Amino acid sequence: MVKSLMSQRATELTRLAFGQWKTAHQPRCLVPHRKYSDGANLKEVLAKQVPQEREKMMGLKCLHGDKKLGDIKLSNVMGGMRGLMLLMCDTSYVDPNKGIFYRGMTLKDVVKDLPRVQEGSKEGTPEGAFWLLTTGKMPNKGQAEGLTKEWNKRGNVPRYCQRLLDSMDQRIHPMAQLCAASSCLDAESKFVKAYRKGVKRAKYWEYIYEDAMDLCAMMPPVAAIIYCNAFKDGAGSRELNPKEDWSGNFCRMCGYKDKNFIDLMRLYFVLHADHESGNVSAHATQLVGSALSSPYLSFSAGMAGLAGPLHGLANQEVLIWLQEMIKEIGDDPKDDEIITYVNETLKGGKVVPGYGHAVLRQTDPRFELQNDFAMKNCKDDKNVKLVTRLWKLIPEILKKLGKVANPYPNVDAHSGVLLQHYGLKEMQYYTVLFGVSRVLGVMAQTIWARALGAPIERPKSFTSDFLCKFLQDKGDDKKAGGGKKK
Ligand code: CMX
Repeated sequence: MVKSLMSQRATELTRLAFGQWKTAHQPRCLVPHRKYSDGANLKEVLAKQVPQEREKMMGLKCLHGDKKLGDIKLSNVMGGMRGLMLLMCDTSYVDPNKGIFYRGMTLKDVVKDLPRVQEGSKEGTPEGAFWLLTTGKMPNKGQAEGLTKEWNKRGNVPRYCQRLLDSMDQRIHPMAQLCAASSCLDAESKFVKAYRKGVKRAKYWEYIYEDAMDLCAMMPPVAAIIYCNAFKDGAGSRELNPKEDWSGNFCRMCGYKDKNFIDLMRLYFVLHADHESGNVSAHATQLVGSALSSPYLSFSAGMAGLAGPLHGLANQEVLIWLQEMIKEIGDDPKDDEIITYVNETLKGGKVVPGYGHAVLRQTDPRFELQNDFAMKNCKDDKNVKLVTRLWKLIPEILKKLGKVANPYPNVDAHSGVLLQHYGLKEMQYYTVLFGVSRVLGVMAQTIWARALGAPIERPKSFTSDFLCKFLQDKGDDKKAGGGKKK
C-alpha cells in the first residue's frame, strides 16, 4: 500500500516536472531569454536553478526515456556520427542556416545586448557572455561587472604553472603549451580534493563550479605568458589589474593597449565562446569530464582537439594560405588570378581553409559579425578587402565541386586578418585565442553536466566483421520473412 502510494507520488512528481518542462523547455531553444536573473552572485543564481533543471531531467527520463529520437544508419556511424541526435546541451544551439544561438539568442542580439562594462568600450564583455551561457539570462551591468571583479581575484597563475611554461622549448606549439598548462593546473582542483574526501553526488557541481570559475579566470594570464614567452622573450606583466576586465587584462599582459584592439578581443572572445557540444573541442571536454576528471584536465583534452587543422587550427591555416596567395599573386589580384589560385589549392588535394562546416549551411554569422567590425574599424586594410572579395568568389568555386555541403566561410576565415591589422601577427598563436574564448562555453557546459548528473559516456563499438555479419543476418532475415509472408 505504502509502496503504491509512493510510486503514485513519484509519477505525480515526474508529471509535474514534465508539465513545467513542457512550458519551459521547448521555447528555450528558440525564444530569447532576456530577463535578468535575480541576484548578484552567479553561484547563488545557479543554486536556485539547479533543482528546477534536475526535476525537468527527471521528468524527461521517467516519462519519455523509451521514446525514439531517430534511426542509426551505417553511414552515420562511418560518417563521424553527423546528424545523430545524441547529445544534450542547453548553453547553445546551431541552426544550419541562422548559425549559433546562445541560450535562444542569435549572436547578433547577444553582441548587441551584452552590457558594456568598461568606460568607453563599444563591445560587451565575455564575462557577460559566460553569465548568459550558464544562467540562460542576459546579465545586467552589475552582474557582468561582478563577474569581472571575481575573476580578477581568482586569476593568479600558480608559480609551478608559470615555471612549467617558462621551461617550455619554443619548438612546442603554443596550443601544446596551453594543453600542458591546463593539465598541470589540475593540482588546484577543489573538486579533486572534495572527491577524495568524499562528497555527495548532488554537490559535485558546487566544486566543479569553483574549478570552472578559477580556470576561466586564469585563462588570460596563462595565454599571455605563452604569448610573451614565445614572441616577446618572456617580457610582459603577469599581474592582473583589478580595474581592467578579462579582455583588457589579457591585451595589456601581451603588450597591446589600443582600445579598438581590446574591443576586437572582447568581440572575438564572445563570438568563439560556444558552439553546441558536438564539435571536437566541446565534445572532448564533455567526454573527459564525464569520467569525473577535473575541469582542468577535461579542458586540456578539449584544447588538444581544438588544435587540429580541421577545427580551431583553421584560423592559423587561413592566414598561412592567404599569405602564400599574396606572395604568389599579390595583394590586389584580379578575380581570375584568385580563382586559379583556389583551384590549384584544390588540385593539390587540400581543403580551402576557413570555408565549409559540419553543421552550418550558410555564411557563419560569426564571420559576418567580424566583417561588420572590420567595416567599422579598418575597411581599407588590404587583407580585409581581400577576405571580403574571397567571400564572393570561393563559394562559387566550391559549389562547382558538387560535394561540399557548405561552400560558405566559417568563423576562421576572418579572424586572422583582423588580428594582423592590430599587429598581432604571430599566427601560430591564433588558436590559443580561440581556446581562451572556448573555455567559457565548455565550462558553462561542464557545470551543468555535473549539476544534472550526466553519466560517464560509453558508446558501444563493434568490429567491422561483426557489422558485416549483422547486416548479412538482417538481410537473410528479411528474405526469410518475405518468404513466409508469401
Ligand atoms: N575546401 C575543399 N573541400 C572541402 C571543403 C573546403 N573548405 N569543405 C569540405 N570539403 C570537401 C570535404 O573534404 C569532403 O571531400 P571528400 O568527400 O573528398 O573527403 C567533401 O567536401 C564533403 O565534406 P563536407 O560534408 O562538406 O564537410 P565535413 O562535414 O566533412 O567537414 C570541415 C567540415 C569544416 C572539416 C570541412 O568543411 C573543412 O575541412 N573545411 C576547411 C577547414 C576549416 O575551415 N575548418 C574550420 C571549421 C570551423 C571549426 O570547426 O572551427
